[in-house]
Amino acid sequence: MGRRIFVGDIQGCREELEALLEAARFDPSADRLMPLGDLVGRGPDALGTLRLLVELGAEPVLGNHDLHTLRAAAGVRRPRPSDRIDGLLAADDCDELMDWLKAQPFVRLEPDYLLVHAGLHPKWTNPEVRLALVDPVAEHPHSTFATRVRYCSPNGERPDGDESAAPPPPPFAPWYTFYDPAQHGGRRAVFGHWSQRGLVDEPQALGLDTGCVWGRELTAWIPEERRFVAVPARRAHASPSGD
Ligand SMILES: [Mn+2]
Repeated sequence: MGRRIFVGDIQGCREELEALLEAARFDPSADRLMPLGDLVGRGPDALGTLRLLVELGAEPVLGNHDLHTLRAAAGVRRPRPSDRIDGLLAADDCDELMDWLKAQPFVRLEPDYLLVHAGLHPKWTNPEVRLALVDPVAEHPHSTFATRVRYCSPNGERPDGDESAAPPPPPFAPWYTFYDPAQHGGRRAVFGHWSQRGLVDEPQALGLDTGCVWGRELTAWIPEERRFVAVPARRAHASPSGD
């Protein structure tokens, strides 16, 4: 029987992705590869990572670094050297890869899980519908929230300033403390984006960004087997930050 492989933030770490697929004994003819966004950005091989994900028929959600990459390719944002996407943007197949990336959603619904890169606004119902028509190349508050939130208030306000220095005081709390699966068809939320927090394994939510690009681990959850699979980073590919 086919399995789903939910994978945390890959960020251009193609070698670690290959090692993870090997460790999980991924079968592209039967299994589904479902990355939680930030497929590229800061890591060493953005181009090879995207080519591999297309080849394997991956079903990702979009992350903030993916949006930045699409905007850089469209010429509306300037890539930074730390993005490490110059090779991707210069590749012969860049347009094809960007068309594939642009077609990916912000939210995916499975019967039992809801996939989103960063998180959901506490007041959103049917987030997949709300975000379905949002253009990833243009700035939009809903896509910004879904790809960047860490802390928010019960009303969905985000704190000002740097959340990585110290947690913001109440009423702010990790967004998933306000997530109620009963409001979303009983689905458990799966997300990435929060490497500083690391693995989150709460009854209502699962966070899989374990900081591969920062030299920690690339982690997957296989719901059909109820197990995590993780591989160590080959090295620290970038210097620490909260992204
Ligand atoms: Mn992110």
